[in-house]
Amino acid sequence: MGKVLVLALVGILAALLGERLMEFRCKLNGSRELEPVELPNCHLIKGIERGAEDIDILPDGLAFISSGLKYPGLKTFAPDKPGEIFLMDLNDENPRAVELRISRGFDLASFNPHGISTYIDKDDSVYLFVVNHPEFKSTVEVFKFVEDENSLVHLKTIRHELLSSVNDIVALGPDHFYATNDHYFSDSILMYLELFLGLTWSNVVYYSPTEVKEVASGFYSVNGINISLDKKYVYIADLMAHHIHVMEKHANWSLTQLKVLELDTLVDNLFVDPYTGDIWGGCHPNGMKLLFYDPENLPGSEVIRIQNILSEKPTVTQVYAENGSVLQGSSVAAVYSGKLLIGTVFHRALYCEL
Ligand SMILES: [Ca+2]
Ligand SMILES: [Ca+2]
Repeated sequence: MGKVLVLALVGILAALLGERLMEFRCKLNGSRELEPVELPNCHLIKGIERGAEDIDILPDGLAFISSGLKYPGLKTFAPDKPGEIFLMDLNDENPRAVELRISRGFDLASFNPHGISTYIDKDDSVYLFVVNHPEFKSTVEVFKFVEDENSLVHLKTIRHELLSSVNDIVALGPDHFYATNDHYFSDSILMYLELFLGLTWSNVVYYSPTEVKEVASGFYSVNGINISLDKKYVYIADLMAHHIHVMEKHANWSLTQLKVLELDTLVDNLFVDPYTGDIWGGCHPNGMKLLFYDPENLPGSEVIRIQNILSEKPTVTQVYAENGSVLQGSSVAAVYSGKLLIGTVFHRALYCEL
């Protein structure tokens, strides 16, 4: 009798594990093969060799690029080099990526930049918010951009227990923002267990110096976040669910869901075109290839544009799709005046003329 019970238990466990594995593979879009969509006028950006995880572009065409992310479980081509922020002026005929100098006093050696967001204040000061992972912890660094000196002056480091596993942020003012926690756990083993078990413990947090609170929850793994041009709606990508959530923002900064857009790709960062309001997503067509990096079976890149997201039938256009021979693991796509920048988690970045 005892043996039958043991056998039954082993059978149940094996079945549960099998079901979890199938579900995990499905969430990672592990069976998807990519049909290429080419863009004719693109070239790799010189000097960016180890990621451009996030990009934000000011309405005047200055692009900020975060580079050198080290993230548990993901590939890196330079594990010992600290991260950098690059600047590109997209008004130039042949824009170059220039590394921004960072003011003294900031710990550059442990700089591990992830999601970024810019904010222009009433006096035209430009602030750059950067998610940082020194020693794989999460902080948000606030910098002031000094254009004449190509430099960033570090203003403050924000740490908070609710900002535990931050992926991206959207600045709402010089010292307040929304942030996505891509996992509940920050420990890398627990983090992957959380993903594998399909727990919906990922959330969005509002931060200000006087109030910090969870404003949305129940996600598999929220990643990119951005805000509509009229500042009424917040867009959130749930990478593992293949969803973009449109949230309504309220006076007390809480968020309620208006609609969900279902896609066939793992959406990473979101960029909102400051002129049209269109949403651009850098996507991972097949998350298995990203997570289990194999030089013989490279992770591809995909860019989508979403128009009229609030309408009954938003238009989703696949602008670019590539199997990884040019660009591996696209995480962001951002536009300015007919130019498109595509960044990646750990690989290179592409400049295209549309
Ligand atoms: Ca961002
Ligand atoms: Ca991201």
